[in-house]
Amino acid sequence: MAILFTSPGDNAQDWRAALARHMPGETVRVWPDIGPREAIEFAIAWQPPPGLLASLPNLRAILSLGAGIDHLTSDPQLPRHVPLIRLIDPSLASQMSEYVVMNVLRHHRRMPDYASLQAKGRWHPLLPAPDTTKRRVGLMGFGVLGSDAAEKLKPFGFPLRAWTHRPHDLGDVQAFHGAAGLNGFLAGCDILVCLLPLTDDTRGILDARRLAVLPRGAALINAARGGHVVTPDLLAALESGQMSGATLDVTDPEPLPPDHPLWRHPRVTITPHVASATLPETAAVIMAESIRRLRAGSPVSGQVDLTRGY
Ligand code: NDP
Ligand code: OXD
Repeated sequence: MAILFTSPGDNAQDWRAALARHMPGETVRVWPDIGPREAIEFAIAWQPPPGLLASLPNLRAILSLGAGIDHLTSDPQLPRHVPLIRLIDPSLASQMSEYVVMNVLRHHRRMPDYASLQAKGRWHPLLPAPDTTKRRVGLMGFGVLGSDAAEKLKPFGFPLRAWTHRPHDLGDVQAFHGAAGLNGFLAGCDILVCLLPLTDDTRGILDARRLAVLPRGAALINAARGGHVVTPDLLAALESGQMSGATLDVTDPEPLPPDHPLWRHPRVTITPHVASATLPETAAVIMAESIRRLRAGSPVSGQVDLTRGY
């Protein structure tokens, strides 16, 4: 039996070496050189070719190379009876929190405004001085990544709020949930951070109607998926002054075409889906443990509930 590795953007040799260190004795096949399809027992995958997973008759589980699984559920032929495990890796959470803290502080301290003042050679303090206790930060999605980011934002003193699917008691983070809680949540987000999974319920969630509920001049940090934001609506909100700025790690489509208006918008900062990247060395340890537990019939952390969509 063998483990299949398939990802268009990752270095297969690095992965092969990391998997060999943590799963010695396993046969690892790298797409497209997969050998006999009936020998594939587990698939470690990011954006696999559509139909590939369905063509593996003895597949016991699919392990996502990332925290998200939309790159797998977008395949209409995904074998939905096969357990799907998303990656829960402390390294993903700490990288994401660095990105969130860095960009929350950047918007809070008006760094995009100072960059444009610098470009004009203008020495001009923007007053009043920023006060974290008056800047409300909202986390849309408070799972593994959102909750870690909140812990790392707490020492700065921002009033924090979160929006989730189900009700939760979040202590000193003000909690909102479900469709009924969305507008109340958005109305108090001076800086909105999107860390939702992309599902049928969340696709296009940040549209003109929702952006209009934010306090005037709010900033958006989207590190989840480009499909959460309706881009023409975001551009209109930036033009009207409803939004003061946006930092986008993810776009729709990806890669963003060179002539796309987001690239050159003065109030938009783009990074190319790098907020948090899967590292072979940390992820291979977690995947080896998941495979060991799957073989033993033990529960595995990160098992996706496909009826819920995340
Ligand atoms: P989790 O599954 O741990 O958390 C998801 C959160 O979203 C939960 O709080 C959940 O609510 C909430 N949620 C889901 N659906 C809804 C809904 N319909 N309405 C309201 N809240 C909802 O995911 P992670 O934190 O691990 O990851 C989040 C996403 O971040 C990934 O799916 C991926 O898209 C993105 N990501 C981006 C990366 C990048 O580099 N840009 C890197 C890694 C991930 P509840 O708590 O009630 O279940
Ligand atoms: C992920 C990602 O889902 O990198 O892990 O986007």
